Amino acid sequence: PYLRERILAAYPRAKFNEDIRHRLTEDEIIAFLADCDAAIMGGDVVSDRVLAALPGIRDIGIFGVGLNTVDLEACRRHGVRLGFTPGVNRLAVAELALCFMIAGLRWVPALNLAMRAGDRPRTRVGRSLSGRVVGLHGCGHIGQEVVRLLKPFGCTILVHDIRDYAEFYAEHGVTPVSLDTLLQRSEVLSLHIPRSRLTENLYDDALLARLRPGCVLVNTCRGGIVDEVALLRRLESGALAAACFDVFAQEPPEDDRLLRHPNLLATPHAGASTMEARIAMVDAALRGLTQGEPVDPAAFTDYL
Ligand code: 8YV
Repeated sequence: PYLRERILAAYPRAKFNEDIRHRLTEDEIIAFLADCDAAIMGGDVVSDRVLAALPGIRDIGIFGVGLNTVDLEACRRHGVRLGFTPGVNRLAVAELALCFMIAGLRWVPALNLAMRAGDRPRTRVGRSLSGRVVGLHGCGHIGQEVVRLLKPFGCTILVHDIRDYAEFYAEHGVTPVSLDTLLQRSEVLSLHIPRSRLTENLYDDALLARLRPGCVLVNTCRGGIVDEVALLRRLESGALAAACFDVFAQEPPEDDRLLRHPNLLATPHAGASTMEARIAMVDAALRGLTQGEPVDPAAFTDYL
C-alpha cells in the first residue's frame, strides 16, 4: 500500500497490475497499457512491437536496474523517455548475496530440507566465510556494496569486471584478476553482471568446469547467465558445493530437478524486496518519469 500511495500521489489516475504470479506477455502489456501515457514497468518486455502498438506511451520508468528486457534503440526510435533506478537497491541485493554465501558454505539448504523431512541430520561441517577467498564477477553498484559488507569478514576479495574501478579496488584492498583466475581461485563466487549478449549463457558447461572444486556459486544478478542444465550436473557431481540462486532463466524456473537438489538454495527474484529498497525504487522511478533525463543507450554499449 505504501508504494501504491506514492504512485497515486503523483498520478491520481494510475492503474495497477498486481498479478505478479506470471510475467505479462507482450499482448497483455499492450492491452493493459492501451489507454496510458506513462508506465512503470519491472522486468517486462519493452520491445519495438510493444512500443509500436502503444503510441500514447511517452514515458517509461523501469522499476529496477536491469535493462535486459528493454530495447533501448526502440525507445529512442519511438521517442519514449526512459528512466530506471540504478543504485537504490544495491544494499538489498548485496545483503542477500552475503546471506547466500554463508548459507551455501554452511550447507543451510540441505540441513533445512533434512529438518523439514523429519531427519535429524548429523551436523554437516561447513566452512566459515571469514578469511575465505571470495570472487565477485562484476563490481558495479551492487558488487561494490558486497565488498563493503564483506569488510568485517577479512576475506581475500578477487574481482573481475570489464570496467576498471581502480580507485575503488585500491581503497578497499580488492584485487582485480582475469576471469580465469577468478574461477580458479574463488571458494565463493558471486555474480553481479548484467544480462546482455556478452553474458547470456556465459557460465556454460566449459566455464563451470573451470570453477574451483567445492565452490559456492551465488547468483543474485540475472537468470540466463548460468546454464542451468550444466549447473545441475555440477551439483550432482559434487564439484559445486552449493548454488544459491535468486534468479533463473525462466521465472518461476521450470526444471524441477534443479529446484529439488538439496544443495540448491532458491528464492524467487527477491533480491530487491526489502521495504527500504522498494520505497527508494518507486521514488526513483517516479522521479525518472516526472523529471528524468532519457537513458542514453550509448552509455551501455560496452556491455549490451
Ligand atoms: C526488480 C531487479 O525487482 O533491479 C532489478 O533489475 O531485478 C529487481 O530489482 C525486478 O526488476 C522486477 O521489478
